[in-house]
Amino acid sequence: MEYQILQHKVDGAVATITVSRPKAMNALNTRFFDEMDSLLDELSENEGLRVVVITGEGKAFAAGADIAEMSGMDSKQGEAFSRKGQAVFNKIENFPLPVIAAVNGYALGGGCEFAASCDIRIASAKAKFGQPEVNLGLIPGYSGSQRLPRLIGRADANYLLFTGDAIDAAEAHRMGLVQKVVDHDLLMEEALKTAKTIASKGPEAVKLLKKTINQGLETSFDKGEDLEAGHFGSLFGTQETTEGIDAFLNKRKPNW
Ligand code: DAK
Repeated sequence: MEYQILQHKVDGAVATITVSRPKAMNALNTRFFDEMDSLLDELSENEGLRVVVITGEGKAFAAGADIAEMSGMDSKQGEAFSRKGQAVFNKIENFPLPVIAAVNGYALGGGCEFAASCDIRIASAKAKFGQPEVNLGLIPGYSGSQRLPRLIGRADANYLLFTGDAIDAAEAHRMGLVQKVVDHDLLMEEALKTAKTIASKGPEAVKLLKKTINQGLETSFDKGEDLEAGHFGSLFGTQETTEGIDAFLNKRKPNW
């Protein structure tokens, strides 16, 4: 696919995707979702890749669903627009590798849902988060009413969803929505540092861990434990785990 909105580069084990529609505050339109869908498929075929970082160009990570595109929709089209976004953000959440959102600015509405679908959020001190759909007489359409309460707890999610207030990065950090806040100029450095840390770990273990966390959260604690034990056991005897344990016992770095 030819990409007009997404730019990406692969540097060793880390891919960086930049949403680049700054004149419209990176508002999420149908084209964005088609491109993201296709790019994720493309990146999933790159066997050398370990981590994906997503950021935005300009003042926004993404200022929400494209309000201009939504303006003429009827109920059926609205539902289809919502389903498309949900599917792509689910694809990010279930992408086989960890995905880090490097939130450079506004992450509002669909933009906040986009960041929430990533595994980790690192924010610029200039970032702002919010779910302002109610200001438009709407509710979130990309799983925000479902993912946000599961991610940060119902009370803080209710606050964001019902008030439509935008909060700064420090407050988002307090809520657990953001894992780290850094000076704006250091955002990509910090996100890439985190990506490289993850990339240096056992690659199959990291992939299996993401699957175990995600699948476990969808089931009961007991079933999640069964899942963990099965996945834990499946690593024994593999080349990677054998190498990791041998490296520890011989006081050397593992060569994955
Ligand atoms: N959509 C389309 N264009 C947008 C946009 C958006 N979400 N946000 C900004 N823009 C455009 C502006 O219209 C403006 O375009 P021009 O006038 O230059 O042509 C340009 O980006 C620059 O924006 P501003 O001039 O407003 O820039 P400021 O720095 O003054 O303000 C801002 C930045 C991010 C605070 C402000 O633009 C803003 O408040 N934007 C809207 C934020 C917002 O309300 N986001 C939530 C969108 S609703 C559903 C599916 C999805 C959803 C819900 C339901 N179903 C299908 C049921 C999700 C909904 C949302 O995400």
